[in-house]
Amino acid sequence: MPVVTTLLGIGCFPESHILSLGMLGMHGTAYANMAVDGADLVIAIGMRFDDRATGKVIGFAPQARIIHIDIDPAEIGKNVRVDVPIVGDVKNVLHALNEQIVSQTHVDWIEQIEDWRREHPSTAIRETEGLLPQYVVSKIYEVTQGDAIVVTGVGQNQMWAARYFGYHKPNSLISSGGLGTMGFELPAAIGAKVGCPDETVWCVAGDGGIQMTIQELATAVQDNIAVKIAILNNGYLGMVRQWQELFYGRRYVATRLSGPDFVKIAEAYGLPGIRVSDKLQVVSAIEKAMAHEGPFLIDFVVEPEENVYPMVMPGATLAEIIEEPRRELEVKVGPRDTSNV
Ligand SMILES: Cc1ncc(C[n+]2csc(CCOP(=O)(O)OP(=O)(O)O)c2C)c(N)n1
Repeated sequence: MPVVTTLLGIGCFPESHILSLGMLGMHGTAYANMAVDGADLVIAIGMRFDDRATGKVIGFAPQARIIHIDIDPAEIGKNVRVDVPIVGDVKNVLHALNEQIVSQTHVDWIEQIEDWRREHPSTAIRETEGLLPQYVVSKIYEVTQGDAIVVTGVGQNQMWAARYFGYHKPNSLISSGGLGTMGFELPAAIGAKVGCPDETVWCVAGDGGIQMTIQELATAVQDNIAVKIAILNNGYLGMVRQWQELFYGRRYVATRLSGPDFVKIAEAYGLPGIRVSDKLQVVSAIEKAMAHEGPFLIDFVVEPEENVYPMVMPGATLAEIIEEPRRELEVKVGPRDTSNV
């Protein structure tokens, strides 16, 4: 069975697996949304059917019977009609379910999904002169080989971090999810590094959110907590600007950020900081940050008006996907493990 994850479920199933379709929802992959829209059965495990995941609730998985497994009975039927509710610890429930199930193959369905994946390569990155934020995240993935904990802010940076890093370990993406807590990224990254000192921790931040708790750089320096900070600096409250562009006729109000000089801010707090605006310097900057023993900040000056695509507009169903309008995409599909199809 193909597997899609919500934002907070990322990492529970390795994204290199052939049956992984990545994240669903408003900024999920097109093929994950198409698969949910066309499925005849959805087994929803511990998800809460948040509107960012479901799109228009009455249009969610219209052809599917839904089995909902959750430990909290209050979650059952809260947002979406459920055909088979199962209340329990997922570990026990899945063991019990597996004993009842006869192994089957669904070759046509998997081929259909692979066609969607080829036709709508939602993890592709355009070839550009300028520096794209997606490119930065994909390079953090390449340099770390996915062995890192990524902690995000809220907004475009959060969606790019969710989509362009190949997660393969549980709890390797830490994000405030539906709480939408700008300012979460730096303190939560510090917490992740304290909790998992042997892991590499990358804080992927927007230039807006990082400023809400930037004073925590002092904590990282004072206690030598080696978080690596990548600011995707687009000079805007990017996700709000994206909505102003797409839904409010480009009337940009209160979204432009002149911002401080983040390299000087880093220096003032006593940690090294560098600015990168050239694609060719991205990998060496990431390597430099990782080679440094303590906290390290990189101010990535990215394309200011880059948008997150695909997008399901608020109130639309998962079938109504707006894709990247500019077409010259460099097709890049992550490493796939086909041994367990
Ligand atoms: C404390 C707080 N204020 C406002 C918002 C609404 N909001 C959601 S995304 C966003 C823009 C975030 O901008 P930035 O941190 O620069 O990230 P980007 O979207 O540019 O990656 C805002 C203002 C929020 N989620 N939390």
